[in-house]
Amino acid sequence: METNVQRIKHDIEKLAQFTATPGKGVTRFSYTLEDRAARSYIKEQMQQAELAIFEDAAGTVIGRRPGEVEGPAVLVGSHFDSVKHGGAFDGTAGVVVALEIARVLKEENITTRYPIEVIAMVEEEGGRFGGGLLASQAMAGMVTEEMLTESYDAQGVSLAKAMVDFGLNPDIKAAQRRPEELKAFFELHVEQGIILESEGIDLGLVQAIVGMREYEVEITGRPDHAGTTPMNLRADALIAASQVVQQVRQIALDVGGGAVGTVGRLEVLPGAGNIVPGQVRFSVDLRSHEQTALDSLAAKLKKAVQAACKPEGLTYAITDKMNVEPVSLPSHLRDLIAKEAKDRGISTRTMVSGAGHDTQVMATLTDAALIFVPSKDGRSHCPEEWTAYADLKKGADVLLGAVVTMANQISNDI
Ligand code: HGY
Ligand code: MN
Ligand code: MN
Repeated sequence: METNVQRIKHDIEKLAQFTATPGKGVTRFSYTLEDRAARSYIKEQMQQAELAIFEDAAGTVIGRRPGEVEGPAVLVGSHFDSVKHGGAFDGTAGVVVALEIARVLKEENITTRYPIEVIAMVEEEGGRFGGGLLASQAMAGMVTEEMLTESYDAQGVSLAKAMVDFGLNPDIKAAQRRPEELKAFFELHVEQGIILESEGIDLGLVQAIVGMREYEVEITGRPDHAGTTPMNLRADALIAASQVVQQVRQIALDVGGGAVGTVGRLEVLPGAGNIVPGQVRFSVDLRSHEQTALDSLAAKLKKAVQAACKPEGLTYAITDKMNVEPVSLPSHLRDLIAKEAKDRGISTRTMVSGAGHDTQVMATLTDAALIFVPSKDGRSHCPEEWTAYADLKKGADVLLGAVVTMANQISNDI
C-alpha cells in the first residue's frame, strides 16, 4: 500500500494557484477569496475520498472516514493558509499528504478500527491578523473572545467580523474537541531548515517544538513638522522604536541557548518624509525551547520598551498576540513512525523544530507527532520554497503506515 506521487504533485500545484499574489509566491490569508477557492478544492478532494465533511467554528475543514467502531479518532493534517509571498509547501504539503492518505484508504477499501480525520486548518501563520495557531488553539479551547474581537487586519477588519462575514459560526467554543474523542494527531511539514538536506536524511522525527511569544508594540509620540520643530522639542516615536528593535536582537543574544528575537513588521505613522513620526507599530516574535528563557525574553522586552520611551516622554502599549509553550512530543509515536520508515528503507533522524506548528497545540489535547521532509536549501516563507515530490512521497508513505497502525491499535473505546 503506497501513496501516488502524481496526485500529490497535482494537489500542491493546484493549491498554489489560489494566491493573492500570482507570480510572487503564495499569499493565502484566512477568510479571503483565496481561502474560499482552496477550501472548495480541498472539500472536492475530501468528497472524492468519500469523507464526511465538516467545518468547525474556526473554519477548519475536517473530513472524517468512519472506523469499525465509534471510538477516538486519529487526526492527520496541517494548515492551508500561508504567509505573504510564501511558498507552495508550508502547511499545504501536510494537508495534501493527508488527502492522499484518505484516497489510498478508499482505493484499497481499508476500514480501520477507529475513525480517521483529515484536517485542513486555517490561520496558523497569523499572516492577516497577527498571532496564529488559531485553528489548533480553537480545538484546544484556548481562543478567547478578545483574541477574535481585538485582532485586526491591515484594513481594520477584526478577526471576529472576518469569520462571521465568511459565514462561520461566531461561537468559537464550538470548535473545541474533547481529549477522549481523539487518539492521536499527525502532521507532516516541510523542515524549513537545512539539516535533512545537508545530511541526506529522508525524514525528521520532531522531538520538541519551540515556545513562542508574539507581541504587537505601539509607541506613541507626536506628529510634527519636520522642518520647523526643533530637535529638543520633538516626541519622535521612531527614535524609541528603533532602540527597541536593536534591543530585541541583544535580548536574544543575552538570554542565549538558541533563543531568537525578530521584528518582522514595522509601521511608521503618519508615514511621510516631512512629518516627525507620531506613532510606530511593530511586531516582536520571541522564541526559545526553554520556558524560563521565554519568560526572561518577555520580561527584558518590556523593560527595553519602557527604557526607550521614558526619556523621550513617549507612551507605549504592548499587546499579547500569541503565547504558546515549548513542547516535547511523545516518543512512542516517534518510535512507531521510525519503524514504518525502517520497514520502507527510509532514513530518519530526531530533531527539534525552531518553527511553531499546530502540533504543539494539539499535543495539549492528545498524543501528537510531527515529521519533517527536506526543504531545498533550507528555504521557506518565500516563493523559492521547494520540496522534491519524491521526498514528499516518502513522508506520505510512512505517515500512511503510521496512521493506519495507530487507527487499528486497540484503546479504551469511548
Ligand atoms: O512562524 C512559524 O514558526 C510558523 O511558520 N507559523
Ligand atoms: Mn509557516
Ligand atoms: Mn507551517
